[in-house]
Amino acid sequence: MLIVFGLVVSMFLQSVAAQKVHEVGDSIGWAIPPSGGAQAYVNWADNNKFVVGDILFFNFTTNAHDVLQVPKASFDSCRSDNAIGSTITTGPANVTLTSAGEHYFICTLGSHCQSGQKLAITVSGSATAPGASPPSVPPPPPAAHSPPTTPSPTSNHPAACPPPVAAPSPSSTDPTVNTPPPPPPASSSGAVFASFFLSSLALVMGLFF
Ligand SMILES: *[C@@H]1O[C@H](CO)[C@@H](O)[C@H](O)[C@H]1NC(C)=O
Ligand SMILES: *[C@@H]1O[C@H](CO)[C@@H](O)[C@H](O)[C@H]1NC(C)=O
Ligand SMILES: [Cu+2]
Repeated sequence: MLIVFGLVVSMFLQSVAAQKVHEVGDSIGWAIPPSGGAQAYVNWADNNKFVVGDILFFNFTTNAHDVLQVPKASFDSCRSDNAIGSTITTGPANVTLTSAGEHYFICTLGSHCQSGQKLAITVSGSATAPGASPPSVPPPPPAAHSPPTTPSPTSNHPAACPPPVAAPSPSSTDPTVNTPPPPPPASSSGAVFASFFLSSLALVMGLFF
């Protein structure tokens, strides 16, 4: 139970920490591709997987380039019509991907866009979105601490029954020394300590009575 809970928590933390920063163009940065034209950013986008919450890192020098998100028609024609948001003129710049779907970015300076400084990406909604294949989580192996199918001999045998694991003292079956209720499942080591403590207590009590 505790192990399953820990797995769920760690998976949740991993999914939160999965926000990825994509350095646009890798070594090219955000510039006119030295070769290949727009294909350079097509290739780069193909090699990346974008999820809502990820960040695009546009590495460019202020005044050398800029970033503007536009709809597809404007992207295709390298125009700023119907821009989404305002032009990012200060570089480098981070753009957080806040929605799923197609996203188009161009540089508005000179003829940079016509020369290939344009980026189209597809952002998927989340790791569980259709089409996205989340990493398969194998079922956890049988845990060593999983509760046994048979009742634990130290926790819930009737008081009339002598403890199967006999304490050294023969008088430990004194009826006033009842088997304590199972300790709260704080941790397995705590449980072990508690049962050790309680059986020691039973032994001491048995010596006195
Ligand atoms: C940004 O680009 C410059 C110039 O190409 C480069 O020196 C620098 O390392 C890049 N920064 C990052 C964070 O990649
Ligand atoms: C962009 O994000 C990265 C990673 O979060 C960070 O290291 C960098 O400083 C940010 N740069 C800018 C210009 O915000
Ligand atoms: Cu430019």
